[in-house]
Amino acid sequence: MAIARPIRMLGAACILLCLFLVFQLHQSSSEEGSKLAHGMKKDPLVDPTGEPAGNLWRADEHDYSPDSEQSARTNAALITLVRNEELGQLLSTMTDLERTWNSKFNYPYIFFNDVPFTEEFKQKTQAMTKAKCQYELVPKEHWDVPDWINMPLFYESAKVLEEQDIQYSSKISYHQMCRWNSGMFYKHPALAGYRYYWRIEPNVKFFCDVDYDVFRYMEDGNKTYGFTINLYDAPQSIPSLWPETQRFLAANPSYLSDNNMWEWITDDVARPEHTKGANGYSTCHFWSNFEIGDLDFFRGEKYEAYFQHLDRAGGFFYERWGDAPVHSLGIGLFADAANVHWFRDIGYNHIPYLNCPNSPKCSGCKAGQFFQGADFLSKEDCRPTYFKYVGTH
Ligand SMILES: Nc1nc2c(ncn2[C@@H]2O[C@H](COP(=O)(O)OP(=O)(O)O)[C@@H](O)[C@H]2O)c(=O)[nH]1
Ligand SMILES: [Mg+2]
Repeated sequence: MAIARPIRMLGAACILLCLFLVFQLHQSSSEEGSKLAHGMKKDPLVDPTGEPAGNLWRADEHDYSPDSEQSARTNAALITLVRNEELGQLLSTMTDLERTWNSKFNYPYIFFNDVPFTEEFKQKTQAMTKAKCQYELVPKEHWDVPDWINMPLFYESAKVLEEQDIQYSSKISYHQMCRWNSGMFYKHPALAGYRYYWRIEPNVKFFCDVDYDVFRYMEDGNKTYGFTINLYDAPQSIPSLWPETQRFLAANPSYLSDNNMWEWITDDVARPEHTKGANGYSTCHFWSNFEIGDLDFFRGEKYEAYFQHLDRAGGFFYERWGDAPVHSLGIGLFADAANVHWFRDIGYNHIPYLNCPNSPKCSGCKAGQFFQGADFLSKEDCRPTYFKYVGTH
C-alpha cells in the first residue's frame, strides 16, 4: 500500500530530527571532559603546544641505537612496579610509549615485582622493544610491613577508611605498594647507577610523538621532577600527613627550599573543605603514575629523612597515604620550584584523567580534555591552583 507523500515527508523529518538530537547528545558528552575547574578562564592546552625551549637532543642527530657502547643516552631508565597478571595492560602501555618515543631513543626498561616475573612476562615485554629489559625482585625488607606497625590497629583503621569509601583501604598490598613507591624504589640496587627515571604503569596511554630525549632535557635544564597531571586527593586518606609533615619541618626548618610551593600546598580558597579535611593541606599533588624524576633528589638527605619520619608515623598503614601526595610534598617543600617541569607536550592518560595538548603531533585525545566520564571529575583538577601559584613552566 502506498504511503501518502505528506506522511513520508513527516517520517523523513522525524528521522532527521532524531539524528540531529543524537549528534547533539554526542557533542555535549565529548565536550564534558573539557569543563574548566575553579574559575580557570582558559586551559593552556587549548593553545598550540610545541616542544619546550632549549637545545633538544634528537635521534637523527645523535647515536641512540639500542646496543651502542657510545650512545647519546644519559643515565636513565623507564621503570615500573607491576604484577605478572597485568602483562596485557603493560604491553598496551609499552606499545604506546615505544610508538611515540622510546623506539627512537631506546632507553632501558627495569621491571620491579614483589614476586618473580614469569617467563611469559619476560619474553612478551622484551619482544615489544629493541631496548634492554631488566627484571628485578623487590627485596623482602623493602616490601614487608615494618615491625612497628600494629596489625590489629591496621585492620581496625582499614575498616574505618572503608566506611569512608577509600578505595583499597583493606588491601594490604596496596599500602605496601604506596610505601614502596614513596620511599623504597630509589633504594633498589638496580637503580644505584642511574640518575633519572620515568615511571610508567600498566594500561596508560601516550598520545603524542615526542621527538627529543626527555632525560637529556631534564639533565641539561637541571630539572628535579616532571609531571603531566595535577590533581586533588581524598582528604580522608591522608588526615595526618600534613600534621606529620609540619612536625618534620619544625624539627628540620633548614630543609625548606627558598623557592618552594607552599601556597599550592596550603591553598584553602579553591577547595576549602578539602584543605580542612586534610588538616591544612590542599591535597593538590602531582599524579605519580607518570613522573620523570632525579633519583639524586629522592636519595638525598632531605627527602630520605622526610620519608623515614613519615614511615615511623605509620600513616602508610593506619591511613592510606599514597606515594603521589608524599612525593608532591617532598618536591613542593624541598626542591626548587623552578626545577619542576610540566610536560605539557606529553599527551597522557591514566583512567580517568588526561593531559592532552593541542598539537599536530598528537592523536587519540581532544586538546584540553582533562577527564573522561562523569562531570563531577572536573572538580579534581588542581592545575588552576598550580598555575596560579607555581606557574605553567
Ligand atoms: N608487583 C606488584 N605491583 C603492584 C602491586 N600493587 C600495585 N602494583 C603496581 O603499582 C602500580 C599502581 O597500582 P594500581 O593498581 O595501578 O593503582 P591505582 O593506579 O592507584 O589504581 C601499578 O603499576 C601496579 O601494577 C603489588 O601488590 N605487586
Ligand atoms: Mg594505576
